[in-house]
Amino acid sequence: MKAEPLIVSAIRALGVHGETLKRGSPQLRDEGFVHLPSVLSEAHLTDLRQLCDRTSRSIPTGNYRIEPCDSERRFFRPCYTAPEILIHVWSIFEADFSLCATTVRVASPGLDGQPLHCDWLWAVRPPEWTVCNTIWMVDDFTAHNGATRFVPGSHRYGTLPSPKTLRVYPRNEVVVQGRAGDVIVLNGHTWHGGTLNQTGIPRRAVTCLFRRIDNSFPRHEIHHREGSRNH
Ligand SMILES: O=C(O)CCC(=O)C(=O)O
Repeated sequence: MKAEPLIVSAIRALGVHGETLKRGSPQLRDEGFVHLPSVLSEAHLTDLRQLCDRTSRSIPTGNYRIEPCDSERRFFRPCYTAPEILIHVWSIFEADFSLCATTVRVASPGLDGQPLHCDWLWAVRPPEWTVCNTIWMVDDFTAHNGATRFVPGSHRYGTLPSPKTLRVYPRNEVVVQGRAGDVIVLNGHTWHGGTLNQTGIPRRAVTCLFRRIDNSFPRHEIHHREGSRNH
């Protein structure tokens, strides 16, 4: 009999059983992202707000990676152990996966939008998905403060957005607005990017990136990819 993937045992240990484990999201499968409301508690939000403020005092713009050895990493725990999230991540990979990176991302007032990008260095052939990201709203995401945009279905294009798409706004792109405590789970191969923050107040978010672990990538490739996440 085939052994159960380790991650399935871990999700069961968090209290998820039976059919619930099989529950994915048709939107995540077809469009490459899904918005889940009210996943974080107020107490966790308070912790994450303080974390974002501490880190953005030293690194004022963009992404700040929290390394696994960093004591701040513990503030992400509710994000990467939420059964509801792990079920969605599982539904993308249907294989073992691990937490790959935790990041604070503050879109400071006036900070330019990100280019459309995927969260992996190269394009993959569907459905050989390699990464899944989760973007946690630490503040409300609005039409004006830098909410994230997505190109629905682009995870199936099998290509990366070209650098020429930096200032391109595809007609079908969707800007996801939501409330603090919500999360967006995305197939990491979906074209997406933070938008310009036109307000006078920082828009805070944290991300947890998961990676399928049955892909054999040389470590230096992974470091290279991680080093490039500074926009
Ligand atoms: O901050 C955002 O809205 C998006 C962040 C993002 O796309 C990323 O870090 O890859």
